[in-house]
This record gives sequence, structure tokens and C-alpha cells, in this order.
Amino acid sequence: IGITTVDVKPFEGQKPGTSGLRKRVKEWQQEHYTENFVQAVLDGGLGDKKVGSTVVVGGDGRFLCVEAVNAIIKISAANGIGHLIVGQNGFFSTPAVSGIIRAGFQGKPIDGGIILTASHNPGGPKGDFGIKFNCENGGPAPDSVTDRIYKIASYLTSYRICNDLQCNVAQTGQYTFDVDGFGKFVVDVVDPCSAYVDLMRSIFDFDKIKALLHGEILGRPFRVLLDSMHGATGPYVSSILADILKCDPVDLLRTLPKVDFGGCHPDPNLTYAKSLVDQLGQGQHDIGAAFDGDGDRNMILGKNAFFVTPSDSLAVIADNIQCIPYFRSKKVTGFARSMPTAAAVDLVAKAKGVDIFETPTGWKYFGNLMDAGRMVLCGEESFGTGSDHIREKDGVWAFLAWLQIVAERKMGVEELVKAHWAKYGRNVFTRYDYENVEAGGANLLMTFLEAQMLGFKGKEMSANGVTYKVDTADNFEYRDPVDGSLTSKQGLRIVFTDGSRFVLRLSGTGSAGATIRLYVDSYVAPSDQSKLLLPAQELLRPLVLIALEVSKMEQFTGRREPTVIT
Ligand code: VG1
Ligand code: CO
Repeated sequence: IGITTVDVKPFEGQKPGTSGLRKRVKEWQQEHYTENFVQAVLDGGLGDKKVGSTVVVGGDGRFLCVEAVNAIIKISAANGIGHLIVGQNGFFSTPAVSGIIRAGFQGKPIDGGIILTASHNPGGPKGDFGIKFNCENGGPAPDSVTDRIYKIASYLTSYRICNDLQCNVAQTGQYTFDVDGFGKFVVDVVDPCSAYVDLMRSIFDFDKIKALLHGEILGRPFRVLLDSMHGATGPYVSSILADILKCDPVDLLRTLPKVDFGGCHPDPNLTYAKSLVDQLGQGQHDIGAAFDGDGDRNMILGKNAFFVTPSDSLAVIADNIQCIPYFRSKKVTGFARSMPTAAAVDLVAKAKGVDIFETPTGWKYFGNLMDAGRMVLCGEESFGTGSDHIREKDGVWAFLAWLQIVAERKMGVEELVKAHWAKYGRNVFTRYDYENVEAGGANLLMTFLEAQMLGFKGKEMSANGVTYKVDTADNFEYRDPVDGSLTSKQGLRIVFTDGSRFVLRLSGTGSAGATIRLYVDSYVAPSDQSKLLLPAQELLRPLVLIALEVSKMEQFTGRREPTVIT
């Protein structure tokens, strides 16, 4: 098979954000756009190892996935990649790719992975598409690598492609090609589920979870309701929950992956997964969960739609970590959370005498800590929870973790969370998102606030008759304790003397305009009985009003209300 070199002019803006390059489908459909970026990913991501390397490829099934997989196969062949492991029909969830990279393939180590997804962003011809590179540890490429990819993409003048190479990704099996100048090129098209299902089986006690679901532990069945939102978790959920754990398939919603997620916004929160919330509200089910487009996010709900904040979910799993068989045989060295995530898990770490790390937003910052064995469990407020079994957050894993904890503790979801609050206090949290605001206004808001912050220390701020005094105000920066790299400008934090705070940052996963995220949290001590069980929105109202006032949100964005509150 011959190789063609195609001359291109570089595209502007192929800069990976929090988690890969995400753009409108329209943009990816420009001639050579995808090919240009794929060439840059192979050069920048694999570096010296490129020729002869082994790479995993797959995505969440959204519009353009199959086209992109075919392009990646042809470009990989022309770049001397030795071996590709491709999910059948180009399909893999994000956690599954991470798991396969770490496990290797038939005894052979894997050098990286290319994941095709725009995660929780809508799909379809009018939605978003994305490409992300993961390194040999299975985790999202760190900034040093994505910077290299961006630089290469910005200067690229040609890419290489084997136009005549056809590989049938619809059919599992091994395909071998002979590429001019490089020789043998192998593509293994594999079942996207089996390795992941085996991994889950090795982490959890499926028999015990099955016993819980079918009434043998609590004396009554423990009924689940899951919403895969037509995203990547569907096949994994069907395989684990229906085939193995024998749940009734009627309780497994939207498990068929669709190119446009059936028109929904595949983001598991109270707004976009409202139909799940409503169904759970009817009280027929004991636990519910929704997952995002690529299967790495999860939202956990209890009976009657009792909402578990992701920050609390992480803390409850941390506190009950010994319930999960995987952790019983290993040393629990530490936990981690991203900076905007409420600090509930910090209190658990303290009680257990293990380390706690506070990292910038994005899963890529957890990888080094896990690789160095310094941390085994982590999470983000954005519905991300995971452990060192892989190097991505993992929606199905988080749900199974909850089932395992319920089975061991013999307590329902709400009961577990309230017992947690009674023991540690409650880190009340909310996030306001202002999506797709005009970029100029969003940048001005941040610049304006940061400039003022110099004078904030000691200042009193009030709303609704409540006054807070500023303790510190800064722009978060993180020094990676493993490789010493510094990541700055990760969010403006205003912390008050009682530990309450608000944080503002700009999203790095949007595809149009800017998204401003406002994070607010406050701590209620276990002794403060009158407040412990109040709704979060009520408890945080004064802090939210202060944040909106101080940041001049409405003036800069023209928005009176956020797009989404989580
Ligand atoms: C968002 C979340 C962040 C998460 C990232 C990727 O980033 O805030 O916590 O890691 O999405 O998640 P940003 O920059 O938009 O705030 V996913 O499920 O898109 O891979
Ligand atoms: Co995701």
C-alpha cells in the first residue's frame, strides 16, 4: 500500500483544552482539518516512539467517530505505527480505553491511545466532536504533551496517509497490511466491552452486589435505575448490570449509543438528566445514576431522587474504601480532588491519616500522583470519580462502588450520606455555569476581578444580612509534587475566614464562546443541627449573591441567570 503526502496549510486554534480538542462538527468537516490534527497527535503524542508503536483507538459513538477512526487508521499506517487496537465500529468508552492501554494487548505494552469524544457536549451534525490523546500510563496527555501537539499542528505543512487502505472496523478480527517503506501494519478490531467488564469483575465482588440487588442482603430487592443517555456506557451497563447482575433491562435507560445521543445533552446533572430525576422521584427505585457521552462521568441519586453531590460521593467512597475488594489488598496512600471540588474528602483523609492533594481542574493532573503511588482515589465536582485502577474518571466504576458500599454497610444512599454528614459535617456546594457567553466579556470579568482581588484581604462582604470576611484571595496555581511542573492561573479563589469560598474560572471544554463557572462552597459542622439538612441553594444564597455582585456577572455577561446550576 502506497503512502501519499498531502500538503496543507496549518489550521489555527487546534489547541487541546481541559480534555482534548473539542470543536463543532462543522469545523472538523473542513477539508484536511481532522487529518492535520491527527498527524500532530501522532508526532507530538508518540514522539520518538512513533514508528513501530502500538496505539488504541475508539470513541463514544458520536457523529464523525467512524469517519475519524478510518482516517486515523490510514494516517497511522502512513506514519509507521506498527499496531492499532480498534474498538468494533470504532467504539470505546473513555474508561475502557484507559484500561486497555494499561493492561496491554496480548502481552504487548501499548504506547498510547486516541479517544474520539467531546464527552458531555451534545453530538450530531450540529453538535461537537473531539479528539484526545492518552499516554502510555492510560491517562490524558499532560500539558507538556498537549502543548507539543498544538505547536506541531500550528506549523504542520503536510500529513501522510494511505488512501488505499481499507479496514472493516465493523467486524472483529485481525487485519494485516503491507505498507511501503514500513512493512507490516496490524489492526486488531476488538469487542469494546470484554476487557473492561473483566476489570470491573476483578475490582468488585459481583456476587455480593448481585445478592444486594436481588433481596438477599436487605431482605428486599435493591432496585436500580440507570440512564446511559445514549452515550458510551450503554453496552457496558447492559453487559454488567443486565447480563451478569441480572437487573431488569427496563431499569436500564437509553443504553443504545446514538450518533446524536438521541438529541439529548449527555451531561449527567440535575438539569440534563432531569427525566431520570423525575422517574426516581416516584420512589420505585433505591439508587439511580446517569453517565455522560463518553462514560467517564456519573451522577448518583438515592431513593426519591436524593441528590449526592459529586464532592460528597467522593468523600463517602473514601470513607468506605475498605468495602471495595480492590482496595483491601493495597495501601491507601492518599486521596485527591480538583481545586473547585468541595473539601469533604479532605476531612476523610485527615481522619484516616492519609495524604490529600488539591489539583487543577482536569483528570490529567491526577496521573502523576497515581503513577507515583501517592494517591489511589480522586474526584471532581463535575461528576467525575475514579481510582488508580485506570487513569481516567470512570462512571460505571463509581456506580458499582456505591452498590458495593451499600451491600457492605447495609444502608441506603441517603442514609449513608446523612451518616457521613453527622460524622464529618457537610461541605455544601453549588456550581453556576454561564454557557456560551461572549468571550470578550468573560475575559474582562476575570481580569477585572483579579485586579480587584489584591485589595480583598480583610474586607467584609455581605448579602441577605450575612457577612463574610475575606481571608485570602488568589489565582490558584499547582506545583506537581512528582515532576515539579508548575501550572498557573487555574481559577480565582476568594476564601473567607470561616472557610467558605467562591471560585471563578473559564471552562476549557467548550467549543463556542466562553463558559464561566462559578463554584461556591461552605462548611456546616455536625453540631449545627439547624443547618445540616437545609437545601444547598438556601444555605449558599448569600455567598452566591456576593460572588455575582463582586464579579459584576450581569454587567460583563448580560446574563441574569446561569444556564445550569449543579
Ligand atoms: C470540565 C470539568 C472538569 C472535567 C472536564 C472534562 O472542564 O469542569 O472537571 O475534568 O470537563 O470532563 P472545564 O474546563 O470545562 O471546566 V469530560 O467528562 O468532558 O472528559
Ligand atoms: Co466525559
